[in-house]
Amino acid sequence: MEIKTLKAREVLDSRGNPTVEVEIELTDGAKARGISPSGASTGEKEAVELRDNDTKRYNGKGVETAVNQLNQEVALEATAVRLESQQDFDHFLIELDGTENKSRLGANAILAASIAYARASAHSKGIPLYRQLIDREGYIMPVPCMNVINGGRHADNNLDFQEFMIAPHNAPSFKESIRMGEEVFHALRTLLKSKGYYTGVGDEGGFAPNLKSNDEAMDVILEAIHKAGYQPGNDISVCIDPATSEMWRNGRYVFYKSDQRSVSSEELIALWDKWIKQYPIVLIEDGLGENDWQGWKKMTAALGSKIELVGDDIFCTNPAIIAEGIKEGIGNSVLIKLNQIGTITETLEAVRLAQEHNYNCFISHRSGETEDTTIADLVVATNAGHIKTGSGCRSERIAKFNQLLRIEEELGNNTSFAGLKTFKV
Ligand code: 2PG
Ligand code: MG
Repeated sequence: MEIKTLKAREVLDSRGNPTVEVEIELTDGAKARGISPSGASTGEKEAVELRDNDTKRYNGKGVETAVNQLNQEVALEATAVRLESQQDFDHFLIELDGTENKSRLGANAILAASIAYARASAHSKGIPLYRQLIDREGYIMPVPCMNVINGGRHADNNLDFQEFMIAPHNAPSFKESIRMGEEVFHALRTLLKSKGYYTGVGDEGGFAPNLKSNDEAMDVILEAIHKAGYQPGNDISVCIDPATSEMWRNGRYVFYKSDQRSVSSEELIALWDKWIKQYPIVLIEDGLGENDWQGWKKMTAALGSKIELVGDDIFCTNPAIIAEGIKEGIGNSVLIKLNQIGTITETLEAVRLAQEHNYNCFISHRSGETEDTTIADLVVATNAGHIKTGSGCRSERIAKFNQLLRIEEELGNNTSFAGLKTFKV
């Protein structure tokens, strides 16, 4: 379907920073929008987010350059080109950009356009977005991995590790699973308050208390699971993203927000091994940093048969890097973030590559999000079985859960809930 108009504008993300929105109208009148998210703990090899760097506006974070290029050059070319599919449109954008890392037009500009086109195409055909992305029999509803305690770059507290998530897997449906998660989230607030801790939330909607240690975050989560009437491990397990690339200094990992001590890769692997024995952990994302491939190999050999080891910064949703990682035996799962690579087509390619090699895919939001719910449809389309899209509050996170509730209702008996078996345990 041909593009009739393409219009971009600068809108805001959940941190109050500018981001790119694109609206596309097809020649048959179908119309839709897409908005790009934005990360804080970004991988070095991510596609480039184009910012104005004009310190007179939004501390340099404006996206007017990206928006102007979309409204002029891209709109002009896009309405002139013949398009048969999403692949056609995405490859048109990639070629027009002409760089390795999408730095000329910006991955934030390209992704917003790619999403808008996917949504408009779905409208044009009168089908849901997940079916537009991948048309298959038998969609699986994901386990929501809810980030109930925030640390690292996502909160102004003393926790070195970025994300402590609960995975309510012992449920008959997504609807029941999200209820269990929310009940634990509320129990955790009461518990933190009773212990005299601050109950304000971080960027992803999880609590951001100043705890005595990273271990205490695990302990209060387990206590909250009990308090809500569930059994840790049986009903609800724990996933973590310590985002260790942020801790990396000269070949060692520094606990940069607490006591400043530093440890080697081997010592960090030993800590994870201890935690796996002590707590019901089913998944560790970025257990080591993006520049520590040797460490990752050791970690995979030591822990890869016990739990899911997800690569985020190390893979950057980039099919070429994922292929290299698979060859080298790095991890057993890939974090999937649309804006790390910049188009729907390349994201689906990354998923296909991972799944073909028996790697899991963990679909993810960014810490800077919006009302755009594309990842909810993406996790269903790919049957990836688990998603992280924040905690039990903040509308930019809840918007994805609400979309998943709608999708589950629409699929009715034609879907099943992923449950514990979705994890590499
Ligand atoms: C991560 C993400 C999302 P950010 O590290 O996995 O939770 O954070 O978007 O800041 O990179
Ligand atoms: Mg991560």
